[in-house]
Amino acid sequence: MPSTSIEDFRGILSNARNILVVSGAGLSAASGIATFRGQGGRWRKYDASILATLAAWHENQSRVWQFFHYRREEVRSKRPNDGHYALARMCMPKWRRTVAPNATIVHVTQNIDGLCLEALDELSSASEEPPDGTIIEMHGNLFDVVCTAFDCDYRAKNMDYPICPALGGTEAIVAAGNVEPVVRRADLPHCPKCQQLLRPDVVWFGERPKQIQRILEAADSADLCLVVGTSSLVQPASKLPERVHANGGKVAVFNLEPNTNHSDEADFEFVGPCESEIARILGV
Ligand code: BV8
Ligand code: ZN
Repeated sequence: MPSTSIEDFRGILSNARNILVVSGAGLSAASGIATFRGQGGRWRKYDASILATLAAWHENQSRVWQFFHYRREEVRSKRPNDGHYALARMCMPKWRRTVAPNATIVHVTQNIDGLCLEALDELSSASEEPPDGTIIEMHGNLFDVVCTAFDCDYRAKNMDYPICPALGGTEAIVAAGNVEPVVRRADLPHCPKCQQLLRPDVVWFGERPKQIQRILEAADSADLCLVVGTSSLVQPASKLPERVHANGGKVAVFNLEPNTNHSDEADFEFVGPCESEIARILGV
């Protein structure tokens, strides 16, 4: 039975050497971004596990681009919440030293909304000290695009609204529950370098997560894993806490609901909204 003792947890935290954070959609829920499942979650207009796939891309690039355009516009106006800022403070030496003086930290997020990095960028631009923690967007970022041509290296951050004229306004059609219009391939986003089709630089189901070797190394050296706002259903992210536990590390789950998929190996379980619980329980 996982402990709920904040005092015991802080004792583990203060002696930690390498901390791995694994976060999911529950971290961004308080920012107004719908989760995929679980409390407060609602399936998005479309089912990501169907549309966030290579098969969907090859079958219907118009629909996949409209889905990601819709997600871009859903996220564009959203801001980090206190859960993002608490985890960003853990990546800043002056704050982390107060609760985990000897620890390094790697934060692996499954989220593609960019809010973890945005919170850290804000804190670090207001601080003389550079961050010394690492944030890895293992499933990519909604606002990154990459060229589909095998012989072209174009990839970029693209914040344009709309990313191309033909997608502009389709988000309202999708949000209203109508069948989305067909956007001709020629009118979808194209590479400025080679004119081939661009795709969202997001990791689809069946694709290799980003920086997976670095992530596995971080899991293998971690003696404490914080699992924040994830249903822990998607692999390999869901296997990371088990990996830490198998190496003798401690696992602390932060979730709105009890008994997520990690409760059997969790040493600590803190049930509640992460936007308030992370800062309160870590004391950061
Ligand atoms: C890979 C980008 C090989 C796209 C995403 C059969 C069995 C097992 C596995 C597989 C299988 N068949 C295929 C697989 C592998 C597959 C997989 O895991 N499928 C699942 C569906 C079974 N995985 C892959 O394909 C991955 N690639 O395996 O490649 C490989 C591996 C290693 C090395 C080399 C090669 C790629 C998966 C990436 C897919 N892309 N995102 C997009 O977003 O559109 S996944 C996407 O869904 C998210 O990124 C995220 O990962 C996942 C959603 O999960 P969560 O973040 O957990 O969100 P969810 O809504 O589920 O849960 C929210 C939680 O928060 C809930 O628990 C809720 O209670 C809680 N909560 C809510 N509010 C709050 C809160 N908690 C605290 N506070 C709150 N306020
Ligand atoms: Zn190109």
